[in-house]
Amino acid sequence: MRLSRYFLPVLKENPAEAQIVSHRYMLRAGMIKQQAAGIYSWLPLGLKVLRRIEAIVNEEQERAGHIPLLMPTLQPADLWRESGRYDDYGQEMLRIKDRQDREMLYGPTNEEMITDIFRSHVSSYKDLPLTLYHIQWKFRDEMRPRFGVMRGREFLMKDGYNFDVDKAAALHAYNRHMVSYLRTYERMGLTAIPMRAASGPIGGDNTHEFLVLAQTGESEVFYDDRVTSLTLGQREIDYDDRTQVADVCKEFTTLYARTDETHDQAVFDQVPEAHRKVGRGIEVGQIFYFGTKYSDAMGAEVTTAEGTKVPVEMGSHGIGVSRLLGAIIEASHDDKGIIWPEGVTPFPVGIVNLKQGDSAADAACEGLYKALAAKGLEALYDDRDERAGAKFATMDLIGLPWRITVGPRGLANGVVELTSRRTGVSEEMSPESAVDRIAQIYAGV
Ligand code: 5CA
Repeated sequence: MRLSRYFLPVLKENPAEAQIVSHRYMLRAGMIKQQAAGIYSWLPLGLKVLRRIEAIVNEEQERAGHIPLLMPTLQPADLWRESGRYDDYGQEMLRIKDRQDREMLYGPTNEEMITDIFRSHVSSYKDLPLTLYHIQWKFRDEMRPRFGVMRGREFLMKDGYNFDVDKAAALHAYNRHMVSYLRTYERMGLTAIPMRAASGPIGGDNTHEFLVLAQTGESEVFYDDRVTSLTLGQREIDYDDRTQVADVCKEFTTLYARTDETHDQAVFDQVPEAHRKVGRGIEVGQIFYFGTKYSDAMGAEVTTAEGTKVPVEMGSHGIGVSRLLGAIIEASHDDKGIIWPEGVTPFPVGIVNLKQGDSAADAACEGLYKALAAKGLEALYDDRDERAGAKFATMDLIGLPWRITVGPRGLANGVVELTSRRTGVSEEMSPESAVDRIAQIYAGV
């Protein structure tokens, strides 16, 4: 993408309404625009990151054997009357009437609808296990929408629902989600710690939240700091292997890590003092096992191998897709702007032409741009007629992890400069080497 033709409405001033750094940088970098409290347009740069996050979520869900579908944002109230949640949900639910006076709602979550789909089509244990998920906009009329996309009213969520014949199989689905979530967050450059949580309006007694540590997080967290060094890394996971998956969950949930809702000071006191930490965290996901809460209420039954009919065992599992942009920025920025991890960056690399109009510099930039494209890497080429300082400031603000700087002086010696946004370290090399290096970096992402 050539910056001269892109739509990147960067703000020079700090927007007064933004209280936390991620909100400030998302507005300044021209990623989002507020349309009403907690409701945003996604401008091109923001949309690119949102799509990258969705792609990672999809890949890891499909790797775990979960199947995508798409349910609507609007739902009939009657479904929610069946589960009893139409009245329970309270004012967070946006209720709407259509022209026929039928009661509808903008879905805050989809347990009822997915249970309805299941009961319409599945009746035998032979069709299980089954996990269906979608990535869809939700609406919750939050009392205090704030911090930009972090606590929105309209927000994008991945929500998945497992259907299993018995509790052991449903707990395996729970564990599978935990492991696939760990891998999802790691690919986004995040350390997200599973913490025992409270279930709220979703129900059930087995639930974990995933928290990214950040000063600006809304939850207070208590943890043994050795959890922060656990990583899944590149290990092979066989998602059908119940023991292997359960062992990974055990590894990640044995050390103390809880939110204020479930915190137990007496247990926490047993953590060695040097490792006992209290901090704040951003909740980027939550998984629930709730058994037959919805299937009982809505009559979703399956026939077992023995020929009896039982309500299907279920759980639901959510990732805050749009919230993740805020969480990633909170975890990865400096005073100049965002520092995108390679896994989610809107463009893998930026090209800065120090002297637009200089024929050698222009030709070298064009060459780099095309060579990168040939390797499947879309560069953001700053081809505007601007001062170098302004170009660097824009690149630093929008946070592309790598920058190639091209100027007549370097070109006279056959080199361009490759700079890491994270370390600030620059290296001179031939344009060909810069392309190879970028390709190598992204080959592993
Ligand atoms: N049905 C379950 C699991 S699918 C459910 O709704 N879970 S949830 O309420 O915990 O939401 C899942 C994730 O969505 C949360 O962990 C959080 O990351 C994100 N989320 C929840 N509310 C908001 C909000 N107002 N703004 C942005 N993200 C939100």
